[in-house]
Amino acid sequence: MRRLYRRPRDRHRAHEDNRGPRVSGGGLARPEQRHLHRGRDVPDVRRILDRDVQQVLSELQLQRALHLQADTFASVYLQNQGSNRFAVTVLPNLSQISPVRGIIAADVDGDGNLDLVVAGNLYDQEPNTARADAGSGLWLRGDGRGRFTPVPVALSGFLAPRDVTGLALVKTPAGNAVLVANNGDSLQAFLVKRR
Ligand SMILES: [Ca+2]
Repeated sequence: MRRLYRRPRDRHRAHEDNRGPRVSGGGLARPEQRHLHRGRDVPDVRRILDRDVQQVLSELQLQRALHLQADTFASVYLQNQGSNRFAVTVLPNLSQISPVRGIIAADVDGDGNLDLVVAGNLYDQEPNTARADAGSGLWLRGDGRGRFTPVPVALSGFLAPRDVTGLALVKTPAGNAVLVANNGDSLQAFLVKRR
């Protein structure tokens, strides 16, 4: 589990991770260290290494801080089981190599089971953070029981390796088509053909 505390006005942040309630100053990316260094109450980032968040921020600061918490960064499939309960299934590893920024749930191959078409990258990062550009788009064939199997691009013909920001399924006179929105680049269109 990862947590982020932030005071938006002065960008004074502290992080925790699942190794315990320690400030991971030594492991923070440079922009995070810079933000900590600029904090009014933390003059030197080296002085907060291996300290608890509670030792870096006062109780009042923690109360006022924006507190974000994530249980997972994985892209997952949620199945509604009723009574406000959802089953969580992590999508295959090939779906995790880049942020999924567009997803289509449709029966692509006409076998009666819903499939997923996913794509996404993220080029706009902080200067010291490498861009996320490993995604090339993926068709995940569903088995109707909540499991999805990646289909290689050589078989699917779906290749969306740019700075993808969204997907849409549209009807055309020639059949359904997957549209791929690429940031700062041209639109891609893939006609869905059932064999
Ligand atoms: Ca299908």
